[in-house]
This record gives sequence, C-alpha cells and structure tokens, in this order.
Amino acid sequence: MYELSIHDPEVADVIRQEEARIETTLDLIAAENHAPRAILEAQGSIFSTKAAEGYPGRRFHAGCRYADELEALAISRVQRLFGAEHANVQPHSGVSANLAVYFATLDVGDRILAMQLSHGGHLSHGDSASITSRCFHFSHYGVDPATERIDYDQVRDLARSFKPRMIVAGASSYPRLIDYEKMAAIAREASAVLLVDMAHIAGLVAAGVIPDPVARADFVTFTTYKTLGGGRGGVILCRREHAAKINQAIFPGAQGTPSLNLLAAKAVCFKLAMKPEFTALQRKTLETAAAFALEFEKRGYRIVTGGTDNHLVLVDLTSKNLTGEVAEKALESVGIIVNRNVIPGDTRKADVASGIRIGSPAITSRGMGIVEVVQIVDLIDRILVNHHQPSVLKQVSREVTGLCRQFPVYPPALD
Ligand code: DSN
Repeated sequence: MYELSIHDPEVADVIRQEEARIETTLDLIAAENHAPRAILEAQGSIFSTKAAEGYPGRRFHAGCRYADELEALAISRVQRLFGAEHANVQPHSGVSANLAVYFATLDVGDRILAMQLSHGGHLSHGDSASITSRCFHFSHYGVDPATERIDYDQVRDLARSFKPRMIVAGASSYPRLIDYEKMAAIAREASAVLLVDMAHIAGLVAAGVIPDPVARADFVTFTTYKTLGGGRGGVILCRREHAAKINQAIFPGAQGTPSLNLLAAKAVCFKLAMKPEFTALQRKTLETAAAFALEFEKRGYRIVTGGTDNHLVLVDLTSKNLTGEVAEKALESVGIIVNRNVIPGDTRKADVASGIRIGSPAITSRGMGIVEVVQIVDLIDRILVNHHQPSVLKQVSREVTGLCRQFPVYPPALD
C-alpha cells in the first residue's frame, strides 16, 4: 500500500485496521469467508478501470481484447465447475442476479412464490423492504412449525392456489438441504419456472459435498464470496435456451460496464474451486458446522431444526433469556463476530431477534477444525452466560486473540 499510504494515509490506515481486525477476530458470519490473496490481487488489478459494456466479441468500447479473454475464461471455468450450459458472470451482486432473472423471465406484476425471509429466505425473494416486492407479486412459503424444515405440502398447495409463474428455492439462514427434485416437480405441475438461489451454499455445491440444483432448475443464481471463498459478485447459470434473455436483462437491462476486476477475481475463484484442496475444505466446512451444532446442544442451547446439513447453525437463545442483539454485541466486544438472526416464528423484530446465526466457512478457511470449534463454543457460552462480567469479557477476549494468532488468515508472505 505504498502509494496509498502517501496519497491517502487516512484510508490506508483504515485498511490496515481492517486487516488487523480480520486477523484478531473469529469470523462466524455465515455469509462471509476469507478470500485467498490471489483473489484479492485480481480484485485490486488494473481491470478496475476498463469500460467494457457488452459481452466478449460484442463490446460497445474499444480496447477490450483482454477484457474479452478474461470474461471468456471466467465463463468457461464456471460452466465447467457447475456443468452449466450458459453462464453470465457480470452481475455485481446476488440481488442483481436475482433481479435479472425476474425481469428476463416475467412481466412486472407477475406472481412469484418464494421462501419467507423470517423463515430463512432472502430480502430479494420479495420481502416488503425490497424493490423486488414492488415489481412483482410475491407469496411466501415457510417452514413447518414442528420440524422447522421447509413445508413442501404448503409449497405445493400455494403453487396450486397462487399459480405463480416462478418458484424460488434458496435461503440465507436455512440450515438444511433443499429437496430440489420436489421443488422442480411442484414448479412443473404449476407450469412455473424454478429459480434456485444458491448464494450461501455455492461452494458446497461446487465441491459436490451437498446436492446440486443446476440440472433441476431453470435458473441458478449465486454469489462468489460466501462458501465459495472468492471476491464479491453474482453469477447466473441457465440452460442455453435462456441465454439471450438473461444476457439482455443484465446488459443493457440492468447494468452497464461489468466490474472487470471482480470478474477477474471470479475467474480465479472458479479455478481454485476445481482443486481437490477446495473439495477437502468444503467437506471440513460441513464437519465444523455440524460440530458447532453438537457443542451448542451439549451446553443446553436449542438449535433450530436440531442440527445442520450445511455451513450454518441457527442458535435459539430464547431459553437463555437473551436476545440475538445482546448476544451479537457481547460477542463482538470480545472478538467473536456473529449476526443476530430471527428464528422461525420469532416474535421479535429482525433488529433484535431471538437467535444468532453461526457460520463455519471463514474459520475453516483459516485452518481451524473440530478441536477449535469446541473451544469457540466454550468461549461463546462463557460470554453469553456472563455478558455483564468485565473479568470474563477480558479473559475470553485474551483467549480469542490467542486462538486467532495460532491460525493467521494471511500468514506473512514469503519473499
Ligand atoms: N444474504 C446476506 C446474508 O446472508 O447475510 C449477505 O449477503
């Protein structure tokens, strides 16, 4: 950061502090990960400044020889990684990707059936706070109150009565697998198209450690920075027959120049995700998440659905007389980073919430495993039980720092 330190020491300093924060805290945000340095280098590359509206071979700016080469590389890699007929790698984010699929496929005002945000869905699946709900008419399915798993009978009933033109499967805080075969059958019966938003679980799918929705869905969207461990950005996969309308919906429909630097990072991410080490990491991500569920249960916490099949665990704090908000703040004060989360049927608002969401991707990426999960749950429990006791906060904070030092996110580079 030589030039930055000279020209803007203030920003350079904030970046250094963020680097230090990452090294000295435990990242348990289920939607985050630590991207390898190669990905950060690609993101910060000279491609940041290139204007390149259009697609490889059909640009609206000159000088796109290498931009074309880069985008073609990213496309061919992601097609190979997921066995997809067509890929658009330009969406700036998961929300942009979802919006593009909605607008490519539907008319404004059309009906979409998706998962309720408070049951684990996503804002862009028609939540009232999202622009998606102003453009399309959403109805929502949820989880069965007893099992806390998706109620497929309800999905089928709603598909029959609501007659959606699209069904969305996918979630941001659902710890179980989704039955894509069932979802596809329901969509077929309703003559609806199926969009699977696999943003959270794309890394697990890429590694083949959980079921793959790509062959069952008409459209698949995902982001690259969660379990996939890449940089920020979205991707759309679909069958060849939908390629032209998806591309049109992204450019010129909703975006101008793609962020080519992010696209470079995506290309690197897809290459890394084809390696055997990546498969091993994703398998370990599942194991560490399962260990979190088990360890919390051992300490008397109720786990939503009783466990996990993926990278995240939802911990219900109701019986501990704590809100998610209080827990999140207390944990952050000692360097344990989680997010408060509503649990199915929650009576509290999202900014207070009755639970916390724990994700295993980032700590697994920095080399931690089941042994460390046992330690981390012990640290979390000590804080949640004693969050008013300064001596406990101080001691746990010291232990968090010690643990982080043993597992550097970015070990010093070898010269
Ligand atoms: N979807 C958000 C989450 O799950 O936290 C992040 O993009």
